[in-house]
Amino acid sequence: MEASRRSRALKRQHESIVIHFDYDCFYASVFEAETPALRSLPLAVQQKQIIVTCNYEARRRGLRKLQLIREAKTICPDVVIVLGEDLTRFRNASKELYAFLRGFSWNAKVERLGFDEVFMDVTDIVDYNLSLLNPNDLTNSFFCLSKDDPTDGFTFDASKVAGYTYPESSNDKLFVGALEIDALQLRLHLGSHLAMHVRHQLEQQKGYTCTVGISTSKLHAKLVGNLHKPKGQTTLLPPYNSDDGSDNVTTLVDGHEIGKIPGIGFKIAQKLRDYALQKPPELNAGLMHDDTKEKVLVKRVRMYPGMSAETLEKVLGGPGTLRGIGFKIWMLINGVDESEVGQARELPKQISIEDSYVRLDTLDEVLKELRSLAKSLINRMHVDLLEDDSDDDPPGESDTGILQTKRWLAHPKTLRLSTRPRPPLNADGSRNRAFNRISRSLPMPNFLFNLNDSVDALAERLVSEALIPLFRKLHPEKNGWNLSLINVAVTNMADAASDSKDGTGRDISKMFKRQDGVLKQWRVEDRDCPPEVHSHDEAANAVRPGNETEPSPTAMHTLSEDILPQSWDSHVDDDGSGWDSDGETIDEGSSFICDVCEAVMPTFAMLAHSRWHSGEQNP
Ligand code: DCP
Ligand code: MG
Ligand code: MG
Repeated sequence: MEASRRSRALKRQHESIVIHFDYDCFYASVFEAETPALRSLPLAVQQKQIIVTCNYEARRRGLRKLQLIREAKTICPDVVIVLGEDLTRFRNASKELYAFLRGFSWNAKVERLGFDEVFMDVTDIVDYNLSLLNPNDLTNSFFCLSKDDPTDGFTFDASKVAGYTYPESSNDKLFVGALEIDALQLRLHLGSHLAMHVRHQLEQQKGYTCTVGISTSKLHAKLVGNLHKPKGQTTLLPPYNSDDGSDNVTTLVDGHEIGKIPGIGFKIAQKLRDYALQKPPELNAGLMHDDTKEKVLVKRVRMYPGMSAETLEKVLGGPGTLRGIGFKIWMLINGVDESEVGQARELPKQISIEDSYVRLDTLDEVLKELRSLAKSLINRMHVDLLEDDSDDDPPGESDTGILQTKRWLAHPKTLRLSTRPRPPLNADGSRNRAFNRISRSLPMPNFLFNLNDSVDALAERLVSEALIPLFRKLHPEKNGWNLSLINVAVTNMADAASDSKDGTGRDISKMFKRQDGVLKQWRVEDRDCPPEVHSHDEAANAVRPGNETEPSPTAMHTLSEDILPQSWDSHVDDDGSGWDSDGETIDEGSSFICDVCEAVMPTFAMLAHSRWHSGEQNP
């Protein structure tokens, strides 16, 4: 029964063609795009004491992602190190590249995953071009990029895949006519040529290279794309389905460690390992808690005696989990992912800014951080939610430096403050991995939409009139807490068209005209508390002017804000709630502080990081 559901689902999936893009050494590439001279040098991007990424010249010389700075300098003394703690440039580059990629899409099914990955559903473009093919002369085909302009496109050989294939050998096969190629294969050929074109355009026009996967679902495209890094693209060839597990989907998925499957989060992976090994997996020495020595491949779980969706429901289900989780995971380990590529959105559903900290336990420090977060938030609101009132008039600047001719595209209705208190150390010196966020919300203070006041003045008022009261609500005790994270967000976005005073609403055509400039796609995160007004004069009075430019000694600035956690690779997280497709905020409990070197990182980075530490102990 399940096998037939698998094949039905795979057939449905065959109707789509999905491309997955992952920018090569993304943060390093952002610096290289700004300063092209860096391209030929070994370049590493530093956050705190680790290298979060490095370019391929640096990798050629032995540097790796998530390496300690100290070690990197020993291995490659002439490494050029740039600071990457301020994420603004990465966020902006990510949006720019996303808008560029979106420009190729007809159906706007273009979805960001974190800063450096994009999924694109190109089914409509592929099917249109399929209808244009001359089956008798596939080698001399023309790929049409626009339905309105038949000259907009490129010539290509539709009888072949562009780039690498999985499995590799199959690419040698040459086809003489469409009849010998199955329809899915031909559509994949088209997808691969489109991907090649887009990849080259991205490189030529924006200066970024990426690694790409082409298949029929997000899961397949992402997994297969990983095979040829950097600057590579890989197409997953049919057959995708078989009775005996000999198909290419099964082979590809089977070879992955269970925790590496997008959609299988940390907790689920741990439970599956326990189950397949019939004991908790052996842990590596060291202080990290989820680095397993024993890797469990998907195949082992899939082939485990008695394995079925029902079995998995029993193993994984329970209070707090989504019903049907067993079936979802069963489908995933069988290579089925029916999730759609998300539709690009014009406006964000929320704007959220956060920082994580090793230790934040005094009100003075909190005030300083709140001020800096408030300023970033207001700046983001201006960038993302304002548009020029008239396209024709050159925008004028007011005394305060804020553009006077701008107007709000949307008004968030709720302001939310969240913190993540750090649990105390356990008796054995370890620390519980998961710690949760707590939050409180207020109706959005109206003064934040005032464009006549300076950002500094607005931020100061936001802190004293709203954030401090919210903070006191979250942490009524004067001390005794130790925060690992603060997040300030505006949510419940109301379209300005619905509340414009003159009744004319937003100029939709203008929005579309400049849509590339306002492309936004952010994760919806809805864990708001009911709005409640709470004022706390005592705390408000505690606001003192401070030196806002000087970073707090305890701040791990913005390390966590836009980095996806382990669910970066997950489209069903542990509660089965779906792809976590946006880098604007991270999930609760998902960032991790290494007990050895105190580096903050998303949980998915812990394995590599702890491997580094084990290497340090036994060189
Ligand atoms: N990142 C980070 N901290 C981490 C992991 C990643 O700040 N612990 C940032 C830096 C990376 C970006 O996210 O540039 C994308 O992460 P990837 O894992 O895709 O790494 P890169 O794009 O840098 O390299 P690759 O060429 O391997 O994709
Ligand atoms: Mg990536
Ligand atoms: Mg990348």
